[in-house]
Amino acid sequence: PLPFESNNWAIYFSNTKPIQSDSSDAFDITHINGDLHALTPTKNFTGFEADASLEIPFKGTFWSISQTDATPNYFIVSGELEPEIIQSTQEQVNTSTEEAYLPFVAEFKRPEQYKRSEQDNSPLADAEHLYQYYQNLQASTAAESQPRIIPKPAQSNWTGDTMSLDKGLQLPADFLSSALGKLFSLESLPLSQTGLLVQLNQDDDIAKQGYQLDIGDTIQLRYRDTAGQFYGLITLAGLYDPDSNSLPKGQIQDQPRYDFRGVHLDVARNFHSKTFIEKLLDQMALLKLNKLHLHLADDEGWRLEIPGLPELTDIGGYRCFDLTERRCLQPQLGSGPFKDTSVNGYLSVTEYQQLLQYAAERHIEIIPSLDMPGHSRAAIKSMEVRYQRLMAEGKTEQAQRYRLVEPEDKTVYSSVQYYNDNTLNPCIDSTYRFVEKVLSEVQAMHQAVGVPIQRYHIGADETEGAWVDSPACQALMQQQGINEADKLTGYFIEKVTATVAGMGVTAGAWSDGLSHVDAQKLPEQIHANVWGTLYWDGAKTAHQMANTGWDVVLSIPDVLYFDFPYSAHPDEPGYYWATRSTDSFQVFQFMPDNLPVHAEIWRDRMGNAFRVEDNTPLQDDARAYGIQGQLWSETLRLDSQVSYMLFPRLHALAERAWHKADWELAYTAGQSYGPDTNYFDQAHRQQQLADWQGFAGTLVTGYLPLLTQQELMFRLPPPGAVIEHGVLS
Ligand code: NAG
Repeated sequence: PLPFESNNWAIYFSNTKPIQSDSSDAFDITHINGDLHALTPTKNFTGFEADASLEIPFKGTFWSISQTDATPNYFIVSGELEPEIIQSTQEQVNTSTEEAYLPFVAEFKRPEQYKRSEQDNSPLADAEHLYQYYQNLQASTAAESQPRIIPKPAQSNWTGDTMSLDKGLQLPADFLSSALGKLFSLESLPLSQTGLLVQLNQDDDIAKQGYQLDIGDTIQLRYRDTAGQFYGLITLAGLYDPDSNSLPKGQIQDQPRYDFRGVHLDVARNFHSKTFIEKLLDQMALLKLNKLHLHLADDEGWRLEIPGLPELTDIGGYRCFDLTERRCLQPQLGSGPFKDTSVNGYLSVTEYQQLLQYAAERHIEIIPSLDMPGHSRAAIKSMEVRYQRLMAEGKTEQAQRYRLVEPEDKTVYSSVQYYNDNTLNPCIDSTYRFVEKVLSEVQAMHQAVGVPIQRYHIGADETEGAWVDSPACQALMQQQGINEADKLTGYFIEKVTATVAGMGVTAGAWSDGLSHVDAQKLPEQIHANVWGTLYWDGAKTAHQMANTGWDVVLSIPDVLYFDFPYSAHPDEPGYYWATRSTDSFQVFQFMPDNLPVHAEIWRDRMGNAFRVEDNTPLQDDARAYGIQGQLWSETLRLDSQVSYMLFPRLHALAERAWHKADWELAYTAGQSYGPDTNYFDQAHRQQQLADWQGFAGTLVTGYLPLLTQQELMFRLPPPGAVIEHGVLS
């Protein structure tokens, strides 16, 4: 029993948005850092009876309308006693798909919380609609008469006949025995020397990553490079029907729409297991997605072992109740007081290298990212523990070497996630020594297993407010003629991208950071993740950066952030700062080549109309280089929750990243643009809906079972269910 009669206790809890005031003079609520708060009794607290309950209403800024806002693992700490968890919101997503369905058939109980304001028109996906939708989809799968895979090939012609594989098939053995071969049940194919040989022919006339597949009396696969051969075999496996042991006869000519077809996974906020990442890589491969942007460090965690700097992972890989942060980082994001939970952890060098190889075998490039100079709290705190240790050992010089704190910097700021100590100082040498040390270790890890690092993402987002009162920065600004502290982000980017380029590696960064730089001062090749919203400056920034000659990867949050809810139902998990909902249909109907143009009107799901910022026309030879789906993990503690958020939106992403649909060509610039806007004439709208039906049917019959096979959670019923504009999504 805890001594509630004493005033010597506190309840710690996470709340995404800071709490402004509470209504009781018996308690104080203090913001500690980030989302961590403490509720403590004041001298007016006189105790309460055993089993009594007490309500303490408090006011926050905003965001209090969905289950995600009720962060779990409130815990109480009292005197010398071990912390104890006193409240834990039930995790919404369980590990079996059956159970995952349950929250959505449960009665919709909280209509009063659903609308954010009187004007909020977000469509409601209630249980009945979801259920109906699933039933309809299953019934409509017969509608697709042509063989179909995801993503849809550029061109295909089917004869209508099938080829029986009674005599077996000879496929390259390594493909058959791979995890992918097993996923497609190919290992059940009778393999014999007499089986039909898949004839593999290299051909320089085929496009990069492309292939041509002829299935007739023989099977011929022509390709230019090994990626093309791999994708051709994936297609063949996707067409194989194990029930009839046959393949459809026909010809496919295929090549990707974008070179860069990416997924961003944040394992920094909440750690996610290597096993999960491997399953994700399998699914990416079969969807022909080829880049994994792995977000390995942020304020709440450092997830990659760096030889020589053990504190980064010994301290920075864990959150637990230690407000001094000498043993671990403090609790955040509802991680509770204990070290031993799945949100904690990191990848050892060996595990990371195994992932690199696993990805390379599937023609996937891993793009490591250790976000800097903002979002760097885990690094700063871990390296401070190291500093203290070395100082105590009398090793002053070594202690200073990689120290990330300038003690004289008295700047008071609050980052977007409410930290006041999370930004590397771009004006001290030890910052760059640290960056170079980390980068050289990462490069060495890649080299040691023969998977050279090609791209490195420096982060560079969200740095506002820091350095204003840093003496080192004041001196540097004077020396460099920099007039505002914010522009130091540009200075940091220039220096670090030069280091990255010097290693023979392409540097990537988020677009808000890149907007602080003078392009002339950067290496020629820059990879820019554009994350402005479509209704504000996303399209404009994408065009400007593409015109600069950079590799623009569209990471538009209102369509491509998969940490947002599928629908605006309060039981749906996820953040919603850029949109209340993004369902799979919205991703499917995204037209990355047709971003809104000058003065176009964007309509959001709340019925609001925005005039999109004046756009810059794209120069003739400029275009987006790729698209990427983002999964940030602040709200996603379990692997199963991440999986639920990714699938099946990832299938829709793959469809648009690989295949440009005919109906996209019918879009006329200047019309209203938005998540549910009808951009076309009726004929093209019908064409789009038919395409969607075919896609959705293929998803249900061909692709969701592969997720089940790998015990990967997905959203059921798929994909979303909004009965609006005559379309279910
Ligand atoms: C943005 C942050 C990111 C965060 C995400 C959540 C970027 C580039 N930056 O504020 O750290 O996790 O939103 O949706 O997205």
